[in-house]
Amino acid sequence: MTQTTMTDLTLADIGWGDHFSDQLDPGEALLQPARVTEVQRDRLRAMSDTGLHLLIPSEHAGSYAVGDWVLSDGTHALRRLEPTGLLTRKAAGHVSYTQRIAANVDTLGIVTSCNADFNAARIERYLTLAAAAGCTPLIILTKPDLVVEAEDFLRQAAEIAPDVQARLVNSKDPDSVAALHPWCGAGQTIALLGSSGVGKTTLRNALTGERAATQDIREDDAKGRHTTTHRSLVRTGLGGWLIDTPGMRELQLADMQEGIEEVFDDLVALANQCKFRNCGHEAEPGCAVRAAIEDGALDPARLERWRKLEAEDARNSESIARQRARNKAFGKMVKGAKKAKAGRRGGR
Ligand SMILES: Nc1nc2c(ncn2[C@@H]2O[C@H](COP(=O)(O)OP(=O)(O)O)[C@@H](O)[C@H]2O)c(=O)[nH]1
Ligand SMILES: [Mg+2]
Repeated sequence: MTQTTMTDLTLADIGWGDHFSDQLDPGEALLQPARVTEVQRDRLRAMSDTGLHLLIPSEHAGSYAVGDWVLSDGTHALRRLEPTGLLTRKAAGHVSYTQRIAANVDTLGIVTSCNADFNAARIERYLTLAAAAGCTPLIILTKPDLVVEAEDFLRQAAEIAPDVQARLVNSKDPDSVAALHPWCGAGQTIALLGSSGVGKTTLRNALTGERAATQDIREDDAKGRHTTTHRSLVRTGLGGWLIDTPGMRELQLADMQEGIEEVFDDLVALANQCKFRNCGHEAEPGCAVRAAIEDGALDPARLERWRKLEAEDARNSESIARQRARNKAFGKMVKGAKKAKAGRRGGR
């Protein structure tokens, strides 16, 4: 629709590749691929090799996420292409559907600060999200300058996820932020997720050279106020792309059974050694999980966190499945009613 600014970027610069061009039908050759930089209530902001666009979505705006590739006729987003690395969650509140957070994400930057915010359960939750999305997790430990033993947080991160890269980063110090450059280069997309006040926007500013509003934190409880109101896709100084998100108070998982198994593969391996296939790891004989706890090889708190996450995922997955079934039944009923009406009309 309104083309506001020209860019001198190619589609490849914006993240286009074979995964997307392979999805094009011959009839779509004249359509313009564009990448969504912001999802507004009834408009999409998008970027292409011809500039910035404001597009009318052809579906409900919630069907799109920042980072998605769409095909446009210049005015409408006609079709959304299947993404790679799609971050989702169960929508917040008493509703049962999956919400798209960000699409075509290569790296999920799990941002947590070296203070009261550091929380193993939260990190595991984000690791599950990354595993389910198929993107690479990266643990970013901010505010190392505010604690005495910052290295201790690196050790704690390694205990939770020995195979995941973790970095201590002072978001306010450009030299320190350079530790993130390997994930921010040309063609790469990194999304920053984490509680409000941990330093996501400060990192974004350091990596993009922008001056987006950050917030000052209340010293007493390490909790911040929300300053970033929209998820948006912005270009890093190294030619990559970064998605900043407002802190999410509620990140409920759904349909992430495989992601949970990947993050807790140590527990899955132990459970497979239990005598009983349906072992509850309570007091059953031959329980390998309990044995590992008794040996000191497994932290019982990790078992608890695994159980909680599994229960949450099962509960949410079930309520979403039930809602889908209800929607389908309702759709059938409407269709049937329309058909009956058409039949009556035809019979006159
Ligand atoms: N000392 C210190 N302060 C930081 C660091 N990162 C962020 N801050 C401060 O923490 C506050 C919240 O940062 P902000 O980027 O708005 O957090 P966001 O809510 O995650 O986007 C601001 O006052 C930042 O200046 C850091 O590594 N060290
Ligand atoms: Mg922010």
